[in-house]
Amino acid sequence: MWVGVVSLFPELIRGIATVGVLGRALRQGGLAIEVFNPRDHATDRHGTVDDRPYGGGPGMVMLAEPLLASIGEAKSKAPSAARVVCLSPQGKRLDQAGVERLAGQTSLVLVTGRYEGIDERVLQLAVDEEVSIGDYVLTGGELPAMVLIDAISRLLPGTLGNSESALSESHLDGLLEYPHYTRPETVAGLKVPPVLLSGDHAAVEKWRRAQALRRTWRRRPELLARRRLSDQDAALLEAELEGPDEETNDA
Ligand code: 4GY
Repeated sequence: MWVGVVSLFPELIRGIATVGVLGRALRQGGLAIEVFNPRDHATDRHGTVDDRPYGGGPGMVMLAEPLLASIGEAKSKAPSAARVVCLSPQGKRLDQAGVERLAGQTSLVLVTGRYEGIDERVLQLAVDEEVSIGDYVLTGGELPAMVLIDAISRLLPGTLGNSESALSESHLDGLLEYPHYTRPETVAGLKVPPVLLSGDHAAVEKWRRAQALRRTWRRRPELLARRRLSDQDAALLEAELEGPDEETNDA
């Protein structure tokens, strides 16, 4: 997958991408990132990329023309027709289904803003969709762009090393993850749940499913409200909720 990122802070984009799964995806060639700086398309000798908002008010607005030129440059360098996505709190909220959909593109251009926002005509003329990573406001779109790239990178073929891991991960079937444990068996008096040491694979699977259902019900009930539980899951959850509360922070 090829990703062009339009950003006034190219070094911020490049800096994040060298470690972990994302770094491996970049080194192994499953993912390529190119950065395009609107400053390179400023039309005055000061390199101006922002101006005061029409109608007044605080802050500055990103000029349309340097952004449009940058998006055009990115699209022209993309190896295939690129979908153009702008990261902003005004977008549709990103979830794992949205990540999967965008991971299916071969070329993507991510437009990041700074200051108070982007001239609306850029969105009308050159952006296919707006995506938000959550209902809070950051100082720029660079971190959201990297969040999106990171989430996409672990779905790309051959990047996780263990592609099963990406597929079985929490949000794919819409439930939160079951709790994980590794050595030692006791940490500050807290023991690993005995079923995980039993060697009974079916019992382990059943326990993990029950834990995932319980956590989702307790922490994110709206995720369960959107789906129908199988009879088996409903029975597991009911039995789980009858039991004692965990002595942890999630009840
Ligand atoms: N939340 N999800 C987000 C954000 C910052 C002013 C436009 C978000 O995606 N982006 O908070 N972005 C703003 C800052 C220009 C982007």
